[in-house]
Amino acid sequence: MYVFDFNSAIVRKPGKSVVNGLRANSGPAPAFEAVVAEHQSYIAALRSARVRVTVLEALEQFPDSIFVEDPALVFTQAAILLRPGAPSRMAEAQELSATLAARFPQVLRLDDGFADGGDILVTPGGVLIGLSARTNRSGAASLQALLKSISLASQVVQVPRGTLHLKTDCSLIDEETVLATEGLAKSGVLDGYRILVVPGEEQSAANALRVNDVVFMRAGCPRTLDMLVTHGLKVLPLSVTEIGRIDAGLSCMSLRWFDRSAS
Ligand code: CIR
Repeated sequence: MYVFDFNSAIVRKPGKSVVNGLRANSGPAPAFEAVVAEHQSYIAALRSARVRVTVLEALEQFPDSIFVEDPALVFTQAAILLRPGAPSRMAEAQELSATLAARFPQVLRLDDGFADGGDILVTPGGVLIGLSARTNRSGAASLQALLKSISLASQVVQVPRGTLHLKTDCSLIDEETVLATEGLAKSGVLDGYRILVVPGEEQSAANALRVNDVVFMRAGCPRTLDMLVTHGLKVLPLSVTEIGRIDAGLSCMSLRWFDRSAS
């Protein structure tokens, strides 16, 4: 069983308010219909990778709620409701509570500080928790205690300044290999892992997603595609141009886990 073996996922449809999602840049807002199209392709990709997908209804009052990865963390044995670091996203965790309670043997809650799921990289050797503008020391410490209670080791690392989340800059692509931006690779945070550095102008391809035997990666990044294929991976390029306008990528649109009770 690998940490990227999944048979279940939760996604949430984008609301029209997604065009007002948080973003650090001053570029154009995404177009709603185009976000919907990217989201539908993403769901189709999960299904084609043999994942059963629960699609939750849109929440107009939360523009970023399509990014279900941030308010929760899920494992086979438990789900953890987090405390997202952006004030406008804080209550998104509560909105997932009933859905998670119906699907997991236990649901734990972060009770201190802030932590976004985008800052959590699950690896075979343990869980990396990135400190960022969204995840602070008390949130990370509180999360470490919860992870320990479900027998998961963890380590706190620093996310490079100006990077939204740890996984903005990296993804686990096989048991010992991480795809990463040059900046994160040089920071030492990933020491001990084999690192494939994303070529120069394709830094946004670092947020990929391994699902079973396939790696979802950002379309339009031919050098990264070549590198992953040469590494022996099956790769599925997906368009994330529109959600990229609100600082999002491939990992953030789902919560993924292996449900032992699923047939
Ligand atoms: C935000 O700033 O919270 C959203 N606009 C983007 C969240 C992306 N989340 C992720 O990559 N895990």
